[in-house]
Amino acid sequence: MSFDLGFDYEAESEKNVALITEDMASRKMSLDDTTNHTSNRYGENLAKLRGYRRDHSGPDRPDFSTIYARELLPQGSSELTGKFLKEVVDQLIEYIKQEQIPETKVLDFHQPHELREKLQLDITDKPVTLEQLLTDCQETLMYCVKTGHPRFFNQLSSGLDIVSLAGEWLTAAVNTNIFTYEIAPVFTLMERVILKKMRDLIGFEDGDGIFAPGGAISNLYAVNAARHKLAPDCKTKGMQSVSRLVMFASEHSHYSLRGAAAVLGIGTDNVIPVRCDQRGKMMPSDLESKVQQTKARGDTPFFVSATAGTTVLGAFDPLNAIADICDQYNIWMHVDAAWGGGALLSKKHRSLLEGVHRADSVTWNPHKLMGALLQCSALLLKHDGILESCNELKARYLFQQDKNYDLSYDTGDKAIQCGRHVDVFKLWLMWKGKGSIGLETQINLVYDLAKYFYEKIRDREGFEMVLEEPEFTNICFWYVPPRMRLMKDAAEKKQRLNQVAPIIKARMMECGSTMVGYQPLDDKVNFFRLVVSNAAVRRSDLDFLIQEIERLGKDI
Ligand code: ABU
Repeated sequence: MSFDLGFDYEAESEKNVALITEDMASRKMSLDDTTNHTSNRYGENLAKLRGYRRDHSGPDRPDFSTIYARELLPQGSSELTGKFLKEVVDQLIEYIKQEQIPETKVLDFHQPHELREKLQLDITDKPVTLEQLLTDCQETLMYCVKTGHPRFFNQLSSGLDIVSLAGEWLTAAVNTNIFTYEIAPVFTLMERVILKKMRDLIGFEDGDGIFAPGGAISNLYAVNAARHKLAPDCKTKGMQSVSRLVMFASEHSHYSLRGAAAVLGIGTDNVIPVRCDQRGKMMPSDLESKVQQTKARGDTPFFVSATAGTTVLGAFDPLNAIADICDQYNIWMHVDAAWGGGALLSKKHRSLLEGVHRADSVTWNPHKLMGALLQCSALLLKHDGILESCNELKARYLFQQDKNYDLSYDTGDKAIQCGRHVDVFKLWLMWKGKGSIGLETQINLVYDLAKYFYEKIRDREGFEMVLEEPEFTNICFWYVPPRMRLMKDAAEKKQRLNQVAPIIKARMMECGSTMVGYQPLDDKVNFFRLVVSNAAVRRSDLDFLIQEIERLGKDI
């Protein structure tokens, strides 16, 4: 079934905003009532979090209301430091425990102006006490969205892996920078191990890689490396030194490819969108004809980005067919597997990425399907040496050539940043703790959960699938409220349906009971996109989501 857009989506969005505002004003009381009635644990849990420190005050607890940060290490007492940090950690442990209870609110939503009033955001000239800082931590936690909650389905990255969290805490405590071996020796070795492991899973025999702050930057690295391979003079002389360079990515590819083109001076007009089939997969025939047209114009096709797991539909492009075209026309093939890369760990699902070994570069975000903590994104390359040649600037104050160790362990000059956060440890620790077998089980589990959800709604009254038989853990669907089901006027139905997901989402956020994303796509009006990537999700949470959509949407 397809609900064609066929109208001005921007104008319709404005109307939707007005509708939602009106809806929220008129329903505020009834939503609060329903929430309290259906699950008064929401309120109880929040109250518990609010009162948490009072419950735990004891004779050994220092009076933090008379103590200031200067009394902690390095100038102050190590005993107080330990007690202060323990208080913070206790708050975090309580938050994590609450987050895992399905009936806990996923969020306590407030409009920005209301939230500003609730928090003490201003920084003053005079210091505040540690008691105030503990209150600030607690209030911050109260209004954070619980992305590890089993009913949070809003983003591709969700869940909270406890071992990965421990890794991030350790990383934060060590507080180093991974640009040189001399200040990050252990993490540098771990990066080598993990990047090699990821390359092995892809099927690269050799190569290189780097952790980057998110998939968009990993994609940027790939475009830059591809351009450098073709036209190394660009690095020093700029884009005047080459003919017009052209990139290709499917209509459903991530917008960061256009961002990379803008940043690198290639220009967003030179990113040619390749058509997708009904399932959101790039059409190789369209790619080839657009490559040929580009060459016929005298321009230079140099980069194709295939996607393994598109953001909305979760589609996997046909990598072998795309690789054939890249081979034929001598074009760098990149695979944006930010979302789908984790499937390589599953014997059952890795065939989705058949042909990935033929790519020149792959973006893979372990903070998505694998469940490592944010941020954890890697760019893997088949070619060794290109990252360095492309990005190195030889800053001698940092990358001295006369150090007392093998300089190939200084990875900082491969990066476009100077300072680089240590993203590897939380992944290394989690991977070691679960083993590849444990990760495989987890990935198969979220697949099975997504399938369960699909099968529950496929034939359920009021639910319409955007994509039948989805191949990944994105499940895209419309909810059609009862009074729209018999509407005859297709145009009116389309316009009304476009309002449904935003209204239900707004109501969900007001209730705080669950979160799921929505968007329009191509000719399709707003639809929900459920993503399962959180190992905490149970079938009962998916049942709850279905009931909640029906409860919140039945009167629209
Ligand atoms: N590509 C960033 C992830 C977006 C999302 O969670 O839907």
